[in-house]
Amino acid sequence: MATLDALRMALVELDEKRTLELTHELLRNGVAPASILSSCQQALKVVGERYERQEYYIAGLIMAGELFKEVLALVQPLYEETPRGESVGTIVLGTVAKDIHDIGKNLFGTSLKGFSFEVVDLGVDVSAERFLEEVKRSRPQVVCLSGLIMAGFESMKQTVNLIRAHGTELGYRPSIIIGGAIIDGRVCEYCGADSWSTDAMEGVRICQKLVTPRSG
Ligand code: B12
Repeated sequence: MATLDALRMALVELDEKRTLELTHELLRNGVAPASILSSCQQALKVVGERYERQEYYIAGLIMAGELFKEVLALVQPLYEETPRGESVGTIVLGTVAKDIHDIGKNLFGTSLKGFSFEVVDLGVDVSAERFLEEVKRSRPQVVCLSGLIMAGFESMKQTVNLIRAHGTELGYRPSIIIGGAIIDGRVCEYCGADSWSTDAMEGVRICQKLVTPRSG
């Protein structure tokens, strides 16, 4: 029987055929696309742990990433069905310098768009200077930095510092939030960001709060 657990296992075992069969079956059974993606995210975490223990090599990471993208291609059209209204705010998003992981960033960007945010996605390996340039151009309420490797923490810190150093020139203080699999409160504190998350939907909720004008 197709269950989210079975899907998670198939992806952890890098079994392409079974992963795709189970995804199709779960969708046919009416399982929510967000639940499918969440299970796949958990599976990739396990793949990462196996890589750390040297049970998988780099090929395993590559394969897992490709499998996730295949699942996403099946699920995303449904995931994106959320009606979009007038823009509720502008977000500048990118994966920080030295880091090329983009699956989570793209998923988070899609989620933001689904909740009517205008998203300027700068791609991967984005320098602090490029982020600043885009903040000056599109004047977002929130800057979202994605990063999955430790080498990226320094890039995040530099990006936050550069944007903050130009506060007077910008004439306002955009909120800066960070996210990605290995981010936590300590990384957030180290980088000087305003908030953090390892979950796309929680990230959307944080952005919603940040763009909502406080009454009183
Ligand atoms: C797939 C993968 C790869 C693929 C990436 C393909 C791609 N196009 O992205 C490839 C093979 C390229 C890769 C390369 C490497 N990887 Co890699 N990779 C992974 C893996 C297995 C999955 C990542 C992923 O896509 N997860 C699924 C997505 C959906 O989850 P997510 O990214 O966390 O995103 C979610 C949330 O975090 C959130 N989110 C994401 N961004 C943001 C931003 C904001 C602001 C917010 C609010 C939310 C948010 O939304 C998403 C949905 O909920 C992780 C393991 C893990 N724990 O995740 C290792 C992992 C990140 N990789 C790791 C490593 C070491 C590497 C390499 C250095 C390996 C090497 N020796 O070359 C290189 C680095 C290359 C570089 N310079 O960036 C380590 C990093 C460890 C560390 N402490 O630094 C990890 C953690 C594996 C491990 N446990 O060892 N990798």
